[in-house]
Amino acid sequence: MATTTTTEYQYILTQKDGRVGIVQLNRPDVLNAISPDLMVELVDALETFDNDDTIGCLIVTGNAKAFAAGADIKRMADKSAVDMLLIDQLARWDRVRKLKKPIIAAINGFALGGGCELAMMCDMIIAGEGAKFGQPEISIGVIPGAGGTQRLTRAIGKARAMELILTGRMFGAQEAYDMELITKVVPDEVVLDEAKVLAKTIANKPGVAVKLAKEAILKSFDTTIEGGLDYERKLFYLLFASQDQKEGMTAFMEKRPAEWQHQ
Ligand code: DAK
Repeated sequence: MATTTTTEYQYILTQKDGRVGIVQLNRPDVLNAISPDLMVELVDALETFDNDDTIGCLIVTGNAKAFAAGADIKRMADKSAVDMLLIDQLARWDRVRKLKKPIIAAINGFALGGGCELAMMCDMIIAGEGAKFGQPEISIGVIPGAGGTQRLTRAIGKARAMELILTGRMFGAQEAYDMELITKVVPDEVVLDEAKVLAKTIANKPGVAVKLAKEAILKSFDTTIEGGLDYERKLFYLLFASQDQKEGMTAFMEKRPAEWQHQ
């Protein structure tokens, strides 16, 4: 299917490739440092794809040198605590978490601070061999502020998260993979292609089931096993109200490929 590119934003580029929506951070001069303006555009683009029935999976990516080297330090340096509180960037970052369709982070180069946190807010991470992750905030006098202490710890455990966050040490893609932080390590030059293959596979599965599977998996992070199992069962039953459940099971019995309506 055709690839279409739009250029309505200043700090990001967006593209549709079949049923995949791609957002590329685009402030190359500052290693894609995430300014508030960039974040406004990023959230707007992701929500637009999330609400677009022709899209089934999202990708967030950067360029060869950086996914994102963190929040824009130059825009934060002179702020007071009250400024930070009133700007309330967290509310905007939180909207990424609320997206219903799966998001893949496709990472080359630096994914530091807020860049690493943005990647961890995504549902899957594909990284090139040369990618560099880290939470270096400690070295500029702060701590992670967009979920790093929580998501990194849940992903890799307390002892390793402590070491990484308290030292600010950068770590490579293979180490990230070995610690189960990321989905896959691939050669640098095929990162986006690999992310697209994965995204297209997911985007061509029945869309309602994909959304509910994502919702159920994320629920496991903030519930008991009992509560999570109950939640999962209700979503499972709910899927019997979807056209795609009828089609999927009928197609299986008729030994033919299913034709998904994503409804
Ligand atoms: N902010 C602003 N500019 C940045 C930047 C950043 N995070 N990272 C790099 N740049 C700029 C550099 O200043 C430089 O600009 P010019 O000097 O040319 O004008 C340009 O990008 C190229 O960078 P370098 O010359 O430094 O390039 P190198 O290859 O030598 O070094 C580096 C690459 C990634 C090791 C280095 O640039 C670096 O250490 N960057 C800073 C990494 C960092 O500390 N990141 C964490 C920032 S704090 C929150 C949401 C988010 C956050 C917090 C709260 N809420 C919603 C509450 C997140 C906070 C952070 O991310």
